[in-house]
Amino acid sequence: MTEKSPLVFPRGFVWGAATAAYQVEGAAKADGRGESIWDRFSHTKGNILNDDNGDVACDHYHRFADDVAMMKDMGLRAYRFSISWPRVMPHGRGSINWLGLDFYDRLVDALLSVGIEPYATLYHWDLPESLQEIGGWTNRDVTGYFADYAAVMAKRLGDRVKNWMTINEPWVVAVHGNLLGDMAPGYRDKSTAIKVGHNLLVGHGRALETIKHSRPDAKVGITLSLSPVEPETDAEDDRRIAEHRYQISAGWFLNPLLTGAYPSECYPEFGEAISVIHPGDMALISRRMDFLGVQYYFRVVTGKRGDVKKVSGSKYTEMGWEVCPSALERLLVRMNQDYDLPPIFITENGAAFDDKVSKDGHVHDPERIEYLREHLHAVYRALKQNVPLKGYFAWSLLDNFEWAFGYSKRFGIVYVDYKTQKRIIKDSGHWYSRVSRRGELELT
Ligand code: GCO
Repeated sequence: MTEKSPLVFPRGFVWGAATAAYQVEGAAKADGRGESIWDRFSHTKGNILNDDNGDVACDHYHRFADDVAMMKDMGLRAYRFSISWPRVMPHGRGSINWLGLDFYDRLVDALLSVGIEPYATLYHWDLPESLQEIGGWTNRDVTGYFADYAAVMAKRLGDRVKNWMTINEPWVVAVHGNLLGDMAPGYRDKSTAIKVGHNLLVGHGRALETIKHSRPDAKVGITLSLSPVEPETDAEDDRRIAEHRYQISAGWFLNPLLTGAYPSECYPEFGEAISVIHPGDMALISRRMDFLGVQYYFRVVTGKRGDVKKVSGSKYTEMGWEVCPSALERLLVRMNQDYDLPPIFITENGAAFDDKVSKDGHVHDPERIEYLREHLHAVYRALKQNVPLKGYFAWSLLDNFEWAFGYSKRFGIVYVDYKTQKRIIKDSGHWYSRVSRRGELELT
């Protein structure tokens, strides 16, 4: 494939940046917001590095107007944010907190007033604690409460918000929250993780139906964290092991959503949890989405010797994640071969590096520029192979609360000084701003 720099992306390709409520909003107790499982988890000593929490974060709740003005100055066309369920419905069901709803009204109006398209995620992990107390996502009733919450949001914002994501990364919620336990609510039980994974998909299906019923012109999808799994060697056993791992991780969610059935490799993992699947669920889960959000950070390399921790010749980010843009291209091309894909957005892609404010007051982050350039190049190459890619959201707009790592990892294209809440657009933010304005990618 001969490519001439700059690479010109299709007209209408969406250029944005993403955040999530618990990671940026702060104002954890302001204006009637209820407690989430992440408030509870982060305030439990030992769960988060440096015992950080999201009480203040980037204070986006109070500073959103300036952040929106900054996005406008950066020439961003779209902003993916998440709505804090407990800010809108403090106990997850029943009463509505109108002040919480007002915040999202004002955020959406501010975005639209400067020509930035809002993309709203309904669930980015911050389940109301009251619902965790009745079993959380292991309790099928919660899928109904989630649909009710979706109805509230579609009614209030659906005249202006046309792009909705139901659940962010169900694999992370199921595995990190309920099997590995390093994320809220912090369980370590395989059967629980499988039930949570399935009910998240049921919740997605119910919310998609609810939103489409309330707002027929809405575009609704889900976002999945996806890592291609590649064999350490070409040996048959390495390839078989890698394929199996891909099916029980990526396929675990891609297949139900896009084909209406779990991969056969998943069933031996289910055990008694299979009872979580009710008649009609798979048809509900696989209701045609308007788009699919792909969130890519790294690949997995594995085989009979287990996972390869350090791939020789590869660079790694502050998270210890391999930088492998070509694997993003391979993932997207394979997905396009395996499924009848809806339009695809890269709804998260980015990296943490050891960013510092230099003496000149700027944040020089050449590694992040290279990371973003290489991954956008991979997106372009996938586009040229007819993958239906429609947009890209850098993770993240702002440095923010990186879950169990607290504030120790900086993913933003904008630096946040947490002591002063000052924002400094990093060199990568200025670079991305040029890409977004022009819709073109310089290869050098
Ligand atoms: C995720 C979440 C984000 C993370 C980001 C970096 O994909 O895990 O959506 O909230 O902060 O991915 O880990």
